[in-house]
Amino acid sequence: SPFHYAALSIFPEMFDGFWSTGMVRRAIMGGFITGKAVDLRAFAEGVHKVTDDKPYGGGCGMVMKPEPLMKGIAHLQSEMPGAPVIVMTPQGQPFSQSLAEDLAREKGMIMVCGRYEGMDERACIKADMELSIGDYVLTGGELAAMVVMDAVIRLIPGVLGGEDSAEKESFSEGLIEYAHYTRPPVYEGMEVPAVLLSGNHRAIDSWRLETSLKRTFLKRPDLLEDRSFSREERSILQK
Ligand code: 6GU
Repeated sequence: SPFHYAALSIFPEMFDGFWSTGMVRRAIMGGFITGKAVDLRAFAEGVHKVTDDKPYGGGCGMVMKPEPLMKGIAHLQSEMPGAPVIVMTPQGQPFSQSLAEDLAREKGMIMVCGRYEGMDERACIKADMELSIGDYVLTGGELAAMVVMDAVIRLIPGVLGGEDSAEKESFSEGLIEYAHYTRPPVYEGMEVPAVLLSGNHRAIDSWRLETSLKRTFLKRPDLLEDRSFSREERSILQK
């Protein structure tokens, strides 16, 4: 049975392009996943369907009311039993590839998207996890929820096509990707490295690991700080 992804948001239309494009669209059409965005306003009371209110204690901005969030989460939990509730907030745990790998093993995810200055603290207790996508502030959790779902969905078995293409990625190995080339063999005087045209797959693998290590050292030395090296990597670094 498919994995189920749902987002709870006051702007569900933000997800339209996400569900209907590229690999996510293919995952839905192939029956690997289902995806939907649910309007938080549907769980609000009164003619105006208000989802926010002034903060107790004063201050600027608005706070998301707890009742619509609680009702919306309960509704989605009844539809998707066992799916973790993930609250998107800049105060959350930093998202990473290893968290994406963990989340791809769940039955699905209920993504709760905050807006304004944040959510009433009493609605956050429903969260199994609070996630942030980095140390900067977005106007809402929607884009962050799409980032997390995108990273998770592409790891679902069957979605990427080649079963192992997601496992063999550099990031899960703690390095950035090797350099890529395609035709033409010479572009504006710049040649494709000869080893890639050699047909020697051992030499190609070794060259790729070398460029991956070099690029990580030059562009993201922080990734190497508390990482140990395999025998193969050490033999390349000795050269
Ligand atoms: Cl999850 N939400 C918002 N509003 N801003 C963010 C974020 C989330 N992650 C990074 N910045």
